[in-house]
Amino acid sequence: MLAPYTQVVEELKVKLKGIRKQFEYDSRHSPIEFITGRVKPIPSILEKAENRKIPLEHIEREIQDIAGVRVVCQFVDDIYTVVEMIRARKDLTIIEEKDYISAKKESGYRSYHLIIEYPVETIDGMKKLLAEIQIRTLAMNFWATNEHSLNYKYKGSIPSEIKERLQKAAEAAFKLDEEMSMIKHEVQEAQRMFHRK
Ligand code: 0O2
Ligand code: 0O2
Repeated sequence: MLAPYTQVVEELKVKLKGIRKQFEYDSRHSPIEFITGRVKPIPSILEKAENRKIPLEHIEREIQDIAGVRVVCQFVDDIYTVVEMIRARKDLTIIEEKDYISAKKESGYRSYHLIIEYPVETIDGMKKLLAEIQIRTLAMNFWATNEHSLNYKYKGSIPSEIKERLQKAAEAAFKLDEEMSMIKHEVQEAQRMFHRK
C-alpha cells in the first residue's frame, strides 16, 4: 500500500526542487530554501489510526499525511509565493488549506499546510493519492523540529513549564521572521551579488 506513496514523495520533491533550480538559473531570489519529504512510518500511521479510531480500510482516505513534503523558506512572504505557485499547478488538486500562520496552533506551531490530491502512475494504473505539503520559514522549522523532539520525549504530554517556554520561543521565532522581513531586500540583494560572483 505504501509503495505508491514513496513515488508521490519523490515526484513532489523533484518538482519542487525544480522550482528552486529555475529561480537559480534566472539569478532570482528563490522562495524555496530547501525541500524534505518522507513517507509516514508504519508505527506512526497505526498509532494515528488508533488514536482517531480510524478503521484500517479508511486509512488512505482519512490519514492525509502518509505522504508528506516540507518546503522551507527564508521569509514569511515566500510561503505565500509558494502557495500561489502550487495553486496554479495543473498536475495536482488542492483539497484543503490550513493557515497556521495567521492562526497559530495552541502549542505555538506555525506553518501553512496544503492537502493535495496527486495522480501517480502505478503498475496497476493511475491512482489519486492524498499528500500533505507543509510550508514554513527556517525559524518556524527550527521551532517545530525542537517541539516535535520534546513531544516525542514526553509522549505528547510536555510539562507545563516547558510548554510555556515553547510558546515564548514560538513568539521569539515569529519576531525573528518579522525583523528579517524588514531587511529582506537588503538580504536578497547581498545574496544576488554573492550568486553572480
Ligand atoms: P540539495 O541539493 O542539497 O538541496 P534525496 O532523496 O537525496 O533527494 P534526501 O536526502 O532523502 O534527498 O532528502 P530529505 O531527507 O527529504 O531532505 C534533506 C534535504 O534537505 C537535503 O537536501 C538537505 O540538504 C536539506 N536540508 C535539511 N535540513 C536543512 C537545513 O537546515 N538547511 C538547509 N539549507 N538544507 C537542509 P538534498 O535533498 O540533499 O538536496
Ligand atoms: P509527524 O509526521 O510526526 O509530524 P486535524 O485532523 O486537521 O486536526 P491533523 O490531521 O493532525 O489534524 O493535521 P494538522 O494538525 O493540520 O497537521 C498535522 C501535522 O502538522 C503533524 O503531523 C505535524 O507534522 C504538524 N504539526 C501540527 N501541529 C504541530 C505542533 O503543535 N507541533 C509540531 N512540531 N508539529 C505540528 P503528525 O501527524 O503529528 O506527524
